[in-house]
Parts: sequence; structure tokens; C-alpha cells
Amino acid sequence: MDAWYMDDSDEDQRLPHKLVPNQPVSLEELQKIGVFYWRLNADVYENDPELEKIRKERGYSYMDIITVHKDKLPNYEEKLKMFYEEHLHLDEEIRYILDGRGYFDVRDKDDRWIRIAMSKGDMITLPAGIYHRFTMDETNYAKAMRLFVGEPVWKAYNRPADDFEIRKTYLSSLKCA
Ligand code: KMT
Ligand code: NI
Repeated sequence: MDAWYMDDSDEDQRLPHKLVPNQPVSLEELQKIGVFYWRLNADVYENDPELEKIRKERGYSYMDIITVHKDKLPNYEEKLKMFYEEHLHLDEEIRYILDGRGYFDVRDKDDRWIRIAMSKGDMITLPAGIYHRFTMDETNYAKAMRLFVGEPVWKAYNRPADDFEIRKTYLSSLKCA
């Protein structure tokens, strides 16, 4: 995992979009905006006590696996467009990268984009109510475990979605941090 502030060029979304000079973002900074991260051994995901512990502690009862690749994901291009629309959810978004790579972009307190580069073994959770988006990188392949607390709700609300109670709750959680 690696994270940095993005430039605002409108070049290909799959490029890193680092500032010059690079402005990295630490795990502590991510934690302050409610983003949590774990490093796991993706080679043993099918029988991993560390993963089981996280799932139990955080109530991640649901899980499935999504392969994001043009030959594997139905309506690939359409889905990539949806993933990259800035949006929020009413619940946590939890992803564990089992293979390949991708970028999760999240808005910081001042509404600046932070790009989080995720690759095999990286697991992340984005809090309910944070504005975010996802894109492939130049390798165009990601296999990820999707976890959820209870029955999954994948519904995304594109920005602006500021009237949701969860958005207000999220914003007030930032003030106390
Ligand atoms: C999402 O919700 O943005 C996704 O599931 C993207 C694929 S996870 C690598
Ligand atoms: Ni999302």
C-alpha cells in the first residue's frame, strides 16, 4: 500500500497522478479520515486466522470475490465508469486485494483527492459516508474479496449526496479527530 495526494490533470485515470514533488499520505493520516488498513498474506486467504480475526472483530459476515478484468467481469467498461464516479455508501466499503492491483481514491478533510495504491495482500476499509472512487491502474487486473457487515448493499450515491444522515455523521466524526 502506498498513498499520495493527486495532481488535478485529466490524463488517463489509470496513471498514478502524483504531484511533483510527490506528497505522500501516511497511514495515520488515513486513519484520521476513517480509512483503516491491514496487510495480510493473500496466498492463504482461504484459511487465514488473521483474516478470520478481523472478520470476527468487525462483524464482516458476508464475503464474495470479484475479478475486475475485461474477460471476467460482465459489462466491464460500464462498471469501470461507475466505480470511478465519485460516490458514497451508507455502509463501510471493505476490500481485500487477492491478486493484481488498483487505486482507491478518497477525499480528505479539505476535499482533496488522496490516491491509495492497493496490491496483493492489502486490505482496506472506507467508512460509510466518505466520498471515494475506484480505478484500475495500467495493469488492468484486480481480484478482490468484498466483505460486508450483514447482507450486502452495493448501492452507490453519486456526489452530491450531502443530505444523507450518514454523510453528516461522517463529517462530524472528522471534527473530533
Ligand atoms: C468498488 O466498489 O469500487 C469495487 O468493488 C471495485 C472493485 S474492488 C477491486
Ligand atoms: Ni464505493
